[in-house]
Amino acid sequence: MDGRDLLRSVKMVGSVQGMRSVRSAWRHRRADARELVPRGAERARVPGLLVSAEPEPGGGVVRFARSELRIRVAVGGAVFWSWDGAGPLPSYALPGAAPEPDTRARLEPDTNGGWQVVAERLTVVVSRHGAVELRTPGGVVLRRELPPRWWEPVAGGAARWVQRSEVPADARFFGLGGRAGGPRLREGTYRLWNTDPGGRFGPGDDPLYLTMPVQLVVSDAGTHLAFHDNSWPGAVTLREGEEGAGSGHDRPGACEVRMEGGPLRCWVVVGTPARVLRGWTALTGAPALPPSWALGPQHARWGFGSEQEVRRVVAGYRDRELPLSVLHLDIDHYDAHQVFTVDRERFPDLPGLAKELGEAGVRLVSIVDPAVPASVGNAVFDSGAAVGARGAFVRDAQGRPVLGEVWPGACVYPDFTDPLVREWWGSLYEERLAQGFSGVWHDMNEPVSFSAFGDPTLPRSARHSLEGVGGDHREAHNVYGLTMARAGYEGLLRLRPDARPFLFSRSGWAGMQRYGGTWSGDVATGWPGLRASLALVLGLGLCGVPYSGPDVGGFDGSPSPELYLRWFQLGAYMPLFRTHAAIDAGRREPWEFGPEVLGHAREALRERERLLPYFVTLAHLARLTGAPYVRPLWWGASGDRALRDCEDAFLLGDALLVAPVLEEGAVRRPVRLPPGRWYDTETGRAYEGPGQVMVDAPLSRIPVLARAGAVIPVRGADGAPELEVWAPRPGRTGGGLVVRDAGDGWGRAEPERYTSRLVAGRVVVERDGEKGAVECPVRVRGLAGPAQP
Ligand code: NBV
Repeated sequence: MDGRDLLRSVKMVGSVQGMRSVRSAWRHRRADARELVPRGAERARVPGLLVSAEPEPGGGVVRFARSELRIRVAVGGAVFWSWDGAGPLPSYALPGAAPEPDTRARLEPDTNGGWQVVAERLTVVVSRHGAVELRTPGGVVLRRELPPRWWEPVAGGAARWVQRSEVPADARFFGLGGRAGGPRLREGTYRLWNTDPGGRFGPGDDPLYLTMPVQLVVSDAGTHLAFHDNSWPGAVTLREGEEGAGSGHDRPGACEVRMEGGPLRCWVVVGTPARVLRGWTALTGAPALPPSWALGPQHARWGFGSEQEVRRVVAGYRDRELPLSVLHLDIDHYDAHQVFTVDRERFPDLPGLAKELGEAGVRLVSIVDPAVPASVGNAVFDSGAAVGARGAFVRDAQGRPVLGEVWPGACVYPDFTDPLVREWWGSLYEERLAQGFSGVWHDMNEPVSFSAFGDPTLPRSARHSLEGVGGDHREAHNVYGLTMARAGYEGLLRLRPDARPFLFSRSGWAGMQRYGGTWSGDVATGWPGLRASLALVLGLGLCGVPYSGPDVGGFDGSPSPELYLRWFQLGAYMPLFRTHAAIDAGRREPWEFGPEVLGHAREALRERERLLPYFVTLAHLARLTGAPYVRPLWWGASGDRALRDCEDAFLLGDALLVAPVLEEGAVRRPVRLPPGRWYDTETGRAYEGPGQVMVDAPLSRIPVLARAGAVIPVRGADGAPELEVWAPRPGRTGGGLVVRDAGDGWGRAEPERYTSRLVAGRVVVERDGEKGAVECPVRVRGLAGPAQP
């Protein structure tokens, strides 16, 4: 028991739940001690010397004295390599089949006694000792994997392994799922084990709810994404390189991936950031398209307490003319915290409430926790017990259901790695739809079991189906949230095939974008928490999960009016824009912070509403191309090192640069600009990038700059569609894509491409392929800016 454990157990003893979580922790510890075979003596192994090689479609197999390496270039350019014969399947990250091999890529001998596979965008060079180099077509090394090392228990069991690699000295690391300390991942060890940090977290807390072995590496030589497809517990240790200032003595960046078991296999995608995300999405699946109402402002709270309270909050928005699209109900609306139930005393007529709110344009979203009370008579428990031959719940090695502790007391956990269980669970969402909910919010699915000490999750020895292959919780833990999301998404789709499911989930893994988005989790109220909010959204986007956002205002405590407002202003430009807080935290309604904050928050809400067509476009583009809505400033200019290091601003699509205020008291802030002309959207003033400028950031707004030439779909004053066009630089053209849709459903939505030009001092906008005037009104901006020639 370490110090943190001790503190946790002291805090818990004294309450009934505390005592139960002490007992539960002991139970889990005993189960693991009984069932997990100690590793005992181990044998270390490295590949040894190269023996032979054999071509296969898209690459081939290179044999070494003690292992073999498979390399396969896939159609679309992603490269797969693996050791010890591992194939790309089965994989929780891939949606189904693995991509076909690109038969143009061939294995051939190189001049150093090794072998190489030459593909269109990448050459993979294998040394005689088993080092693997990824080189650009020009021969520049993007990544060098050193020969791996395995440790096999002499008595049998999973081999653990380590793979070290080097990247260029100027490289920066991003990704690894949701990391509060990002977006740029500094030197340190990042664990791969989805974890509820317990109450609240700040930038120093790691790991969090949603980890994934996906790293995005950006260097002068190019950008690449490396995905170690393995869900076992592991850790990634990173060290940024150092350049020898022209002395030729660069120290490369280093990365070490360690896994406690499972296959050593990796996918690599190279190219510009946009190409990399496109390739990653092609591999792991397109992001789910949220219904457009999920792109509007949302409000949540743990502890609304009653229908009257919900009505009061919604009326508060309406009476103050604050737009509101969604209201979320947390676990307090359940009957005794039991999933798929309703407390009928406090919420006597949920369907009626949902209808009434729906008429006012507000939808209800329900929290869904995976843990089911372990009590006969609970309808979910009883129906789960009847699933398949063994029931739906995770069992121990003796075949008994594993018990954990959550809100309702002793609970069992559905095994979402079993297809039958997913189907059963998905069908339970019918009850949520019947209650009038329009979407779901998955929580506690790391999964959490309250624990006075040790890991607050299931015992590692717990058994899972893992699609019929069988395995223990070490392998299933990190994909628990992902497979729950799959169950929920597919269930909603079966129940309402015409509606786009709206689902977001606290935990997840590579590929979760197929089923929905995520949110920050319990981000601590404070300025560091505000910064962590942005880090999380940016980092997740670079791992292929484009839809997320923070608890605006922070989860715990009470933000100062200024902090609340700055969070609100940032949140208004995040895909998921939602205020939320804990049951014992202060209020988060915009009118609770005084008239000045209310006025500025109203402006932020209205701007969000005005930009809704742009958010709809970004959602479609994320689906079509994998490009996240919220992108780092280096997205289109990854060779610019200053941009690579800039973590306090972001691009919203191609058109806007948002520079939130992340520091207390700041009313001006430096803004780093990518190349090109940028207009301050408030003042119209033009700035030339690349470079850094000081921009006003009074309490009333955060700086938002528009790229010269941008064409942005917005809602006009009358609510009708309008195009906002920012004057291109003389001699340059600009443009933008617009995707319109019906708001929900599956109708085809084709991107419309617009081009903007300056002709004799006037801005001309044309839709590509269409002659004549653009159909909707066009509002030109930026022509009167002071820097205008
Ligand atoms: O369901 C209650 C909370 C929820 O409000 C929050 O958003 C989740 O991240 N939930 C965690 C469980 C309680 C955590 C202390």
